[in-house]
Amino acid sequence: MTKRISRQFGLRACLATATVLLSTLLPATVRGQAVVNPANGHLYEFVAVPTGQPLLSWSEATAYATTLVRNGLRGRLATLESESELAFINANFSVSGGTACEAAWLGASQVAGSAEPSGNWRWISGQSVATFGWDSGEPNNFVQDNIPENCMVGRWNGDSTLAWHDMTCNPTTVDDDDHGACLLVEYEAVGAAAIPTLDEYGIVLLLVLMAASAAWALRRS
Ligand SMILES: [Ca+2]
Ligand SMILES: [Ca+2]
Repeated sequence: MTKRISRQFGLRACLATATVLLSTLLPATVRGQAVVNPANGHLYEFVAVPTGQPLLSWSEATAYATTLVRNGLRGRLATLESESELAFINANFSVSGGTACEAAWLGASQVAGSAEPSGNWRWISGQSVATFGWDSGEPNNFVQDNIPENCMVGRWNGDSTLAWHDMTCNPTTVDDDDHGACLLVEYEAVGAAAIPTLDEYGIVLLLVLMAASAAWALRRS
């Protein structure tokens, strides 16, 4: 009887540990409607951080996006590298169209030490950022408290047109643009040899813990 109680306690303790670890790996977010772009087969989706949750820095958003999988496609921060791709977003999403994201992280940043405000902006794909998508007056590297603007968000203008803005990479409070509270995720097919996502690492970790707990329980019986 003592061994059985011990075995059950061990299994429950391992499962509880795995659940806690998984919850720390995967931030709670609200996912919107995904729309496929027929030009490239990619899915696009706005993902929001719920009110009260810590904001995501650009680096955190970049890492988090790669943990997302939808319809078998792998996520990453969106890279709107052509005028037609930006036009697709504007034709299919708006602030009033089901997302609360007035501004969302995009997959571009400025290389540190570059000429301000427009020098050496790069998409996470490695491609240079062209000039067509910047909003009027942007990028402007609007420095407050000695903090430069070196990361890109897509910001809505009058609920109808999304344009690029340079913003601080580590927002600490939600401003009226929801800066740091949303990200635009782009999903695409990846090869079978792709690195597992954090979702998948979490599942593997859970399986390892369950196997370890079973082995431990068997040894105790
Ligand atoms: Ca800058
Ligand atoms: Ca700016």
